[in-house]
Amino acid sequence: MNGIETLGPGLLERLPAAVQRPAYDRASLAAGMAHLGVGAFHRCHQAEYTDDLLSLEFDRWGIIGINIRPPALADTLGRQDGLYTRLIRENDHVEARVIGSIVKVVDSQESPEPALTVLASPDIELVTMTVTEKGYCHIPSTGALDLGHPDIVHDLASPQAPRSLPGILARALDLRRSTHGRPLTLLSCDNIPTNGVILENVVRGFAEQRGDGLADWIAANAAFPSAMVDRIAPAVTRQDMDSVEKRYGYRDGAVAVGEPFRQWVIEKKFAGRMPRWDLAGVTFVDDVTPFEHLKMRVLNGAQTTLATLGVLAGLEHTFDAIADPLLSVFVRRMLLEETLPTLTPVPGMEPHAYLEQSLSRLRNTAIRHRNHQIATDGSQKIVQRLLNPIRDRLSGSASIGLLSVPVAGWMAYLIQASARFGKRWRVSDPYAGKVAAIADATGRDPHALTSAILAIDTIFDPGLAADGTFREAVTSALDELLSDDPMAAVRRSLEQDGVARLKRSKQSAL
Ligand code: CS2
Repeated sequence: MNGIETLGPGLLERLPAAVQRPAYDRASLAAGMAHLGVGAFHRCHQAEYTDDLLSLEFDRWGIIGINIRPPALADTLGRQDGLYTRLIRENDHVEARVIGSIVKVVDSQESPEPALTVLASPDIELVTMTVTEKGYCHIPSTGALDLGHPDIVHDLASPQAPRSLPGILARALDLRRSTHGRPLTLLSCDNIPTNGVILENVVRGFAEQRGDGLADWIAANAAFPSAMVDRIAPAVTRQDMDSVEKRYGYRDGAVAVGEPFRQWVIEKKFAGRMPRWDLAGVTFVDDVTPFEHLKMRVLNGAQTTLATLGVLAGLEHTFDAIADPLLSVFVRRMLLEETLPTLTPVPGMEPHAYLEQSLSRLRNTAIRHRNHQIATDGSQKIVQRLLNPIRDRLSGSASIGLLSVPVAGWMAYLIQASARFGKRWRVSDPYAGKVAAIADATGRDPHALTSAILAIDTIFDPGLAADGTFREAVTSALDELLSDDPMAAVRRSLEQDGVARLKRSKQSAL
């Protein structure tokens, strides 16, 4: 030991002046909500909003943080009594604050019991979650519960020992029904479209399979609002933790790093009391859909595009990809010309300004978001980020030449991780095995590759997969992305699209 103290309640009064601390009496904070999936995003977003709220209006809204998947929380946050340093970084600027809203952490990776005890408690009125897109066990193209998912098959056979999110939530609701009967709001904070609807689909869908009246009880006693969440908060690195020690003189094993921008829009649909997060800048609305489309198609669409094309171009982070002159022109034109026209008006937000703001957020060099991190689980992301806007464009016979390139980018990213293509990098995606098997069987023929991948109907709905314009655009982009000059696909799509626009403007001038 080098005598450096670890963050904990005893250090709160002695923090350096540059580090903000909770402005409320943390010792008297009671838990009223639980959160599943205590990762970097939760610590930078919901826990910070809650910390803001508690300093404005103190109420029993402490958070119990639960992980049902690795990493374990006990040795980091647990050891620090839930306290951690949240760093906001923008280029050379750093702002540090210790967040106090997480009052307890629970590890439930080995068995569901610790999680169920919290979730079934009458003191818990709200359960929020960030479990990543694939945690919902839904079919991306339809939003329905995937009854063939191995964890769902397991949980339906042993509903009292669940391991999936739908199985755990259904079991917790069942325990609530049979003990105190108090209602519960379940709030998804993941980037899946209509996340409240999907959460309700998978939880009620699971309960319906059991057929013992639980689904009806859930319909009457639980609410599943949708929400749009936003703050870029990449996986935390050892350097981030070391930087706290170096700058502020204490050790923190649970540091979280985010950008200055944050946003949270929540559908007004609750089963009981809700935290007054509106006091801390949250917007409660009747319909989240326009906000969600704007965020997922523009900000997340740009991230996925820069991530997959960035890896193919040999670039490491988002800020490296957007500093590339070709990718920077491409992503702006794709969003401006093809994505923005698919959006419905968003109250209080101007799409062009939002687009420029999003691109400037991605240029923040202090947010070291790795392209491989964003490309992870791409199969769960492309529907809402790329395929839905493509479908909207096609229904109006509008061009999709640019949006098709990152779709082919996702394919090329997985294809090149296959043995047949030399395992160029390691990938993590539930569909990686399937795409690798296709690549191994098909080889380099772009038509055969595209046809086989578009036939995966849990990602590509059959109507879209059959569309000739889409197939052609994806096939030619994929052909080039797999070549020695992958960026030829990007250059050509910009040129072709330019020619098409020129033709259209000449026609309209006649
Ligand atoms: C990212 C998101 O990893 C990813 O898929 O695109 O986590 C993104 O940073 C957040 O949605 C920003 O709010």
